[in-house]
Amino acid sequence: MSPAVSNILKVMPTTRPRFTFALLAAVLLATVAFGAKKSTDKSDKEDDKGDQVSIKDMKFSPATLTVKPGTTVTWTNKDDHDHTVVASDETFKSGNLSHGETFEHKFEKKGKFQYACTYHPRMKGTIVVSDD
Ligand SMILES: [Cu+2]
Repeated sequence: MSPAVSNILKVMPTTRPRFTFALLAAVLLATVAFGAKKSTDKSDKEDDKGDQVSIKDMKFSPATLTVKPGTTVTWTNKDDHDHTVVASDETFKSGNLSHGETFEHKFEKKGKFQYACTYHPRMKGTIVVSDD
């Protein structure tokens, strides 16, 4: 270590390195938080809400979900009632979903896929598979 640098270190009050460390830690945390936020904004496939449909209060939410081809959509029953997820053309069919259960379907082809709950025919949803 050069004499100039060790002189500076001697001159610095003892609390200084701790403060510097705290500041560095804060900057690092902010960077990590910002970085994480940015990556979720950019990611289409890993996004935790983009390909998710909640079933709650006798409704599919969102009722219409638009995804890109190749996306796996996950339905989660957050309701106290049992429900199903069944496509109008029966290309996908969940079977009974009780509270907390999930159903997944991968949408390869573009198009508009309507589905409903077999127990509650008024519960309807649509998955739009599109490149836009
Ligand atoms: Cu239902």
